[in-house]
Amino acid sequence: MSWSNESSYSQPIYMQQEDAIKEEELKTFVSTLPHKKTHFGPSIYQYQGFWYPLSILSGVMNFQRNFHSQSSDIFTITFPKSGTTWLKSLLFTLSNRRQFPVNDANHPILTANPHQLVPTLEIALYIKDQNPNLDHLLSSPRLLGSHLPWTVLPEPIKNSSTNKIVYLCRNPKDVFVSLWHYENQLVGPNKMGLDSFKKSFESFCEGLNLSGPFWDHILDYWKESKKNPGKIFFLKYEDMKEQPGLHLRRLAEFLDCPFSSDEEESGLVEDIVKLCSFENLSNLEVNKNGKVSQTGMHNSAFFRKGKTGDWKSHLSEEMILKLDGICNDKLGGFGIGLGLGY
Ligand code: PAP
Repeated sequence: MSWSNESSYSQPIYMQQEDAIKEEELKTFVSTLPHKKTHFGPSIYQYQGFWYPLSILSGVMNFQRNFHSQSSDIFTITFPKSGTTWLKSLLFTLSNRRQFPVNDANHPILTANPHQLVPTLEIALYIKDQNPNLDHLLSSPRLLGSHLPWTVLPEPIKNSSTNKIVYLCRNPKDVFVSLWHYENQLVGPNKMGLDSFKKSFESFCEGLNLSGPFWDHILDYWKESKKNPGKIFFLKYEDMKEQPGLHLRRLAEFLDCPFSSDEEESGLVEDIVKLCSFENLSNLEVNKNGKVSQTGMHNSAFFRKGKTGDWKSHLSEEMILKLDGICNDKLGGFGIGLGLGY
């Protein structure tokens, strides 16, 4: 893995369109898929019920076809903008705490963005390479990330009785607001157009986002976590914000690395929470000025406010009613409880 802050891409992966797919077989296949133009430029394609920018689709298919899991693999899975960066930092620090002591001045989290330490497989590795070498990962057991929906996930992961998945979700109104700000970063300051917020909102409500629709993504993992709680840990950003220590301890139990009484007494739980806090991560040099080498995104784009409820200062009454209505229709009755009023 390259640790440099230099990107090998002239523009972020999401924005690349031309020649995004090189293989002829894939090109022909992709041309048969339903697709739509996004309001900010690149088209997105519907594959197995979910939407992807063309530039990422080959990564999705390569990952799906070629990935071999190891029995101890741990996956962080999220719908984009649900707190992925935070989850990756927490799990990396938690599961590697013997190899990398938390208070070490050379802890990897201090000099590498969490997306470098825990790559999002279909985006960071499988786009460039049909069979990427994963030996370079610092984390042991392997810690790997994905935004893929359950149905699209490679079969070896779904079928494994030992792989573990931590799924983090977030209130969809905050997800949307975070996504819109991220789109602005992708396209460039002030280039989105005056009505972009409204257009972006309409797309979100139609499910037209990377790995969308949002509601199907969440619901499938919710159901799977109920069927197999030893394999899938379903976590909410809002709960994590409210009681980070409690949920970190639950995560440690789930990953079979519970905190010992010595660790508890030394304040390790609080130290991990602090190391991975928004305030700490967003102020690190690597996250202020670096780039994710595999995707070309500025690390700073993954740190905006890190709060719950920012939607209140962005969404109109009409938008709130619309999005809550959709989520209520799709998710109500399942007991997920994302602060949607049910
Ligand atoms: P990704 O799915 O594209 O990797 P992701 O990390 O989920 O992105 O989204 C970034 C969001 O997580 C931002 O939310 P905001 O726009 O509402 O502010 C970002 O601020 C938030 N975030 C990043 N790091 C942390 C953290 N350590 N604690 C809490 N929130 C965080």
